[in-house]
Amino acid sequence: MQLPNGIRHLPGYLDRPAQEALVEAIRAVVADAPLFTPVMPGTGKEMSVRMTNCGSLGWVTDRQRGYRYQPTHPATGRPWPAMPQQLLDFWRDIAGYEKLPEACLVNFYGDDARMGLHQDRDEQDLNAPVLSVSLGNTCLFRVGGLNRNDRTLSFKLASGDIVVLGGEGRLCFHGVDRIYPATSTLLKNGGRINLTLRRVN
Ligand SMILES: O=C(O)CCC(=O)C(=O)O
Ligand SMILES: [Mn+2]
Repeated sequence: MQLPNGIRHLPGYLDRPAQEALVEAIRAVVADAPLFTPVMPGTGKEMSVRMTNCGSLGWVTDRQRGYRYQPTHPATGRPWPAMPQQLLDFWRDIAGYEKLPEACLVNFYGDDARMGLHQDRDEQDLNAPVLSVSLGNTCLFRVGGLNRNDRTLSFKLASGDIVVLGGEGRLCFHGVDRIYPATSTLLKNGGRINLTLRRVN
């Protein structure tokens, strides 16, 4: 399978102990910054994932103000919790980009959740790659080109895998078509967690 230029799939980058440690760190993040249900700008339609963030900035969306980054949680008004050190370490080892990520979006997918084809383009700094970590149940990930109608290809992301969208692939369309239930024992109640690290400014 030939991925578009700039897109890398690193299968099994995190071993099981590293995955377990990361889940613990994310549980602490969620305890401080509860998951919320994002809605589409304009329509107010709820997305099927639930999300929260850690780092100095978090990605949020609502009906009135749309997609954006902000330093505080939309419900609690508190600053986002700090980014766990493991994530900064992965960034240093993989991203090849001096500046550290400001935002880590935490997406929680129940076994019925999905994410439609989209580009990550709410960041000022498009030279930095986007780095995404998968934990829990396997998903079917789809990646296309720079135009929505470009041909796409699909592959599975398992717990511990990392995907990098960088260089020419930074703005490629991508999405999650489905979650495969009961494909991992990492999360006691099933589902999948995705952590997306981004440099914003
Ligand atoms: O869940 C994933 O693997 C992708 C998440 C994503 O593309 C995003 O949050 O922008
Ligand atoms: Mn994305």
